[in-house]
Amino acid sequence: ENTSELRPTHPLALAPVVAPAASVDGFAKQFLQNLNFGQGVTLSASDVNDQYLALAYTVRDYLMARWLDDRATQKTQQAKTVCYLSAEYLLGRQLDNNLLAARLTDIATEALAQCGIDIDAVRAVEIEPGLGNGGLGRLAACFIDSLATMSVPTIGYGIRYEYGIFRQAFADGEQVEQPDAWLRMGSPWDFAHPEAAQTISFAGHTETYDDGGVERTRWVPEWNVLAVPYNMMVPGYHNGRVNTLRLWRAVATNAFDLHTFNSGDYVESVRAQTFAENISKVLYPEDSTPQGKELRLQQQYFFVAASIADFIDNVLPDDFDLDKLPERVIFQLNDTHPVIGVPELMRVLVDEKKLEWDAAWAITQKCFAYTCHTLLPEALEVWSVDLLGRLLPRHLEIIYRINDEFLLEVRERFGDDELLIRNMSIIGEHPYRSVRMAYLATVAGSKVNGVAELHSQLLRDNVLKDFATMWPDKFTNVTNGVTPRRFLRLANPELSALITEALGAGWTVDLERLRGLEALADDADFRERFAAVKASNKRRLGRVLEARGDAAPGDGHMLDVMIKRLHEYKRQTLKVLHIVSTYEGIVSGRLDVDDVQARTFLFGAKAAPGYGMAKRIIHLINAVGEVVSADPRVQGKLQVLYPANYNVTLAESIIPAADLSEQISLAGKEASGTGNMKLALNGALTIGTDDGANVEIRKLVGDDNFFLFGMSEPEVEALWAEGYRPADFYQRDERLRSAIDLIASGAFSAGDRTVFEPLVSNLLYEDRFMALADFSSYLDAQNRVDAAYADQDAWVRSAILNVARSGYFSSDRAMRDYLDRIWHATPVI
Ligand code: F55
Repeated sequence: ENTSELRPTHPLALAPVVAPAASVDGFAKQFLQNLNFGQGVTLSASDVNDQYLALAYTVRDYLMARWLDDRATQKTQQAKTVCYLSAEYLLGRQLDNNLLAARLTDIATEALAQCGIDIDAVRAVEIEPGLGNGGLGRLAACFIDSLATMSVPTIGYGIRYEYGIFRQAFADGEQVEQPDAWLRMGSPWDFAHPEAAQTISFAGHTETYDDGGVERTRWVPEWNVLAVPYNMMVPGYHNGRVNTLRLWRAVATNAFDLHTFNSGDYVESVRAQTFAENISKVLYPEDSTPQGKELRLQQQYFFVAASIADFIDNVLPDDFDLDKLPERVIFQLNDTHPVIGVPELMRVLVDEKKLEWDAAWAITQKCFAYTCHTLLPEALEVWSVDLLGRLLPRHLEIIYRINDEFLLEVRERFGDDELLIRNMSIIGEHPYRSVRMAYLATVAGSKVNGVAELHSQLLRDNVLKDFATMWPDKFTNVTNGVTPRRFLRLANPELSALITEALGAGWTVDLERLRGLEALADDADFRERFAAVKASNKRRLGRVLEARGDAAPGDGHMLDVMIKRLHEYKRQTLKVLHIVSTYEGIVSGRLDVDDVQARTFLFGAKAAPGYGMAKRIIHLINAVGEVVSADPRVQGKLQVLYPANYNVTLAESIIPAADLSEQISLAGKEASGTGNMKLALNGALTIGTDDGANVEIRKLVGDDNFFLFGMSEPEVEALWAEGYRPADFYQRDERLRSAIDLIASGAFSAGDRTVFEPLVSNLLYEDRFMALADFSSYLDAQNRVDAAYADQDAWVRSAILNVARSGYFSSDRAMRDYLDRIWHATPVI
């Protein structure tokens, strides 16, 4: 950042940076320039990937002028900045989003057409950056979109994984994972800033030293890596604002392994550099069950340490008084993955900036806030003291001191209650000494929030109960939201056009305006047009699936979708039991085929590669799909689709086409869900349990427009406490018995009873997520769905009301809640 030392004389160098002309000619000129001089090809010799890259660089050129401008404003205005710390950003494709934000869609389409290029073909080659697992990563992407749209100074910090979430393929119905080499065809949306690299240290030991009469501690690390930032532009929608997503890549330092260099083994030491570069190599594909792996802790510390240093070095002015840090920044912790940032900021303030411990702690506590995304005990991240102490010895000392002082506070408040002390300690003792990252985040954060009302309540009542007693005001709820730009405006252009025609264009940034559609639900003409859009979206999905080599949804079928990570708590098995039961019912004659609504069941889900049971469920879904699709007795009635490699791009085709949204987790297990919001917003009706944000969706759309089933969370607790015996439920409901028996009989495994035996016995004798207990209620609700769908007029009316009443689930609203109640930051216009 030594631009001030430049003494330019050329007039162009003194002028502000201007974007290319926002006209078809201006765009075409810039596009051809990028094609010729960037890609090094003539138009006639270019292939579609060249065209994609040139188009992307052209859009980037337009955004860049605004981005440079906003960086300059940020430097001078010194407003409070939201630093969102997240190990994952599940961005989805960039081209369309950025064209839309910059109002360039029509111009680009026309400019390319004049070059003889169909922009849709170019769109199709973009590989989405899948730098996240699921809901948590996608939430981060929605949040930074909203913050840019609301003109809030924000930096999203994360990791530039070389390999994102694996590509899923099926072999004989079973999941196989393939590497996601998303950077291979070029990466036009980010740009490296090697000059802003940070050196990140690991391992070694600590020592005390005399600093002019003051005893201080310093960390003497053993090895370093370079963190090189890559910027991505995050454009606001139609507001000319461009924020920054700064993702770090690990690069070996030259000084790496000097020892081997000096020993003369040059080739070996160059080879050893790849060790450092492994840190940003691959996204861990485990969602909700963190792997206590050393590389993962390295990733976490790597990106958080680089981000904190970057903010202090490059965003704050040189002479900044660090006591005022909380006025300038809030570090929002997206789950526990960045929580090692707490002792890191303490280390920077105490060891490097030489602040007193108490002053540093007061600052740190104001600079962090923590969002929890789970309730599953196995999902709460812990690090063994042994590992943490080896990799980050100084941080372990700092954590110990934080804990000592915290436990003194507990004793002052509650007396010497040793059980309470043990329960609240940041250090757990069993089964091994470990650091409980959620507790550290709770102690350090100014606020702790859950992601839906029920979830936040359960955090207060169970998972973090003692902390909530100690600090009731620390705990709050912010219900998740989704960006209406990507998930309505872009994904569903026809519905968007219909809404704009009815309500004007303002809804894209003020989603509560969708309320205006309520009145139109009773307008037969509007209902007809709404239904025509849904039908058109189904055909479009059919074309997308066929182009991938998959089958299209059946003609005239209800499209029943379950799209989310594969996990037992989400209960894809319950969905399968419904399908098998319906199939068995028709085939056995128990059900009159004419009473059954024709349906296409569509699944989209990846399983963590090491999660055996989840993989078996995938196998079962595919096996059932194959049998059902091949059986002439249910032809045209039941169809099961499971397109491989569900991702953001595919979601954007599925969601607008869906009729029924399956949100069937065991009550108390799904923190929020966000797919549930996207589907309701696009006019799907929900069949769901009283879990996560389903509770709030139902409250808003109304009971008549939502199919509720299953136990409530307190009922789940009660049944669990009295001793849950799934086999009792199997005995009690004949429909359930027949479905399970059919699976156990080998009907979906070519007569081989062993294939799904582990799955069946798990259901009958364990069923941790109580699928059998909720089965009867689920089937009854599905029968209500069938009956409701038979009255298409009433169904469409309900669908419209779902859209009209989903405005609350905009991530813009979620951002306002965070800004008002947690961040205390404001937009900077
Ligand atoms: C990823 C890595 C680890 Cl180590 C742990 C969890 C995850 C992860 O992806 N979690 C996740 O997606 N959680 C989900 O967060 C959503 C956004 O808040 C919620 O809607 C959803 O209920 C929750 O499961």
